[in-house]
Amino acid sequence: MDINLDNILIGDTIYIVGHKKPDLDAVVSAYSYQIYRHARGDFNYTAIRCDDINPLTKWAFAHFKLEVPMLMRDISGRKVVLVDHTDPVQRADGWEKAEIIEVVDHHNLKLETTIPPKITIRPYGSSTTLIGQKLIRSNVKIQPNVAGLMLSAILDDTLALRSPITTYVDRSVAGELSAIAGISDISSFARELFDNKDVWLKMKAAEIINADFKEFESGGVKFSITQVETMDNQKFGSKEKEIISALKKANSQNPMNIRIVMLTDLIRNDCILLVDGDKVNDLEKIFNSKLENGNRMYLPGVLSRKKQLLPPILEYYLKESN
Ligand SMILES: [Mn+2]
Repeated sequence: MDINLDNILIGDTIYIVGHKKPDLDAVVSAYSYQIYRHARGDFNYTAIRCDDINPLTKWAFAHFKLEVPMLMRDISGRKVVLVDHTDPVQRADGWEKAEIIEVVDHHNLKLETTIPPKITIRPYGSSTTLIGQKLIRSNVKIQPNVAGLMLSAILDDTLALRSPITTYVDRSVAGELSAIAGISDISSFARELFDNKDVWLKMKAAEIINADFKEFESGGVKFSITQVETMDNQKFGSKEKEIISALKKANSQNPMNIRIVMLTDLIRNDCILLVDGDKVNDLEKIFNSKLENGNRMYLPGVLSRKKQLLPPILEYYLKESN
């Protein structure tokens, strides 16, 4: 009989994976959770990513001279820890045949399992905050460049600690990480970070609508929200029309009741919604605001997809279906 000594000594490899279409937090929370596990002697934990990374993620890992976790698109047959998500629509390909043994997240739980997983969810602004807190509490030594990378993920998810999802813990973990990283001026670092996000105007509309795309369902209504974070959403101008045609095209190929592109403005604290679908008129009731040309809505004070845009839509259709 063949005995695999590796498996006896360290156990099966467990893959730590963030969601599809990963943002910085999805990749960095996997990366930093591996550090946490290794610090505890669990060397069989390996951070991966299941999809291509965005420009900001590429920039942040390069800036801090760290290596992006390896790409594994299909997780079937693997034991996995889900970080920064649980929703099936966001999971890596092959999740139906994977074993979810643990969850580390800051979103609503959407999980059906046959075995009881270990679940750690905190209502913080980012998953990286949660892992940063674990590292700090366990007195794990965090390298300055890793601290800088983690700070970047927290700043990105919390829109530089300004989003309403930001908690006291986000501020305190971000403060500790910035001290370790030697980044004394968080706001000027955040500006540098967000400059690397403002790549939208150079992108094609079809790429924009797919970049930070998330799909949802409530009361039988299918909708999607793509978030586009900008330093100035008024700059889009003629690009808005291109985005709307891209949404129409996407809807003709894969019909959805509402497709939303949310152009958030990190400076002005507002957003422009560009929409398409057979139920877009409901948005007028949901947000008590008018659609211009049937496809554009301006919402002052709305920055967060998770906390401000998504809940009213989910609630509206849940009530409708009851
Ligand atoms: Mn996150």
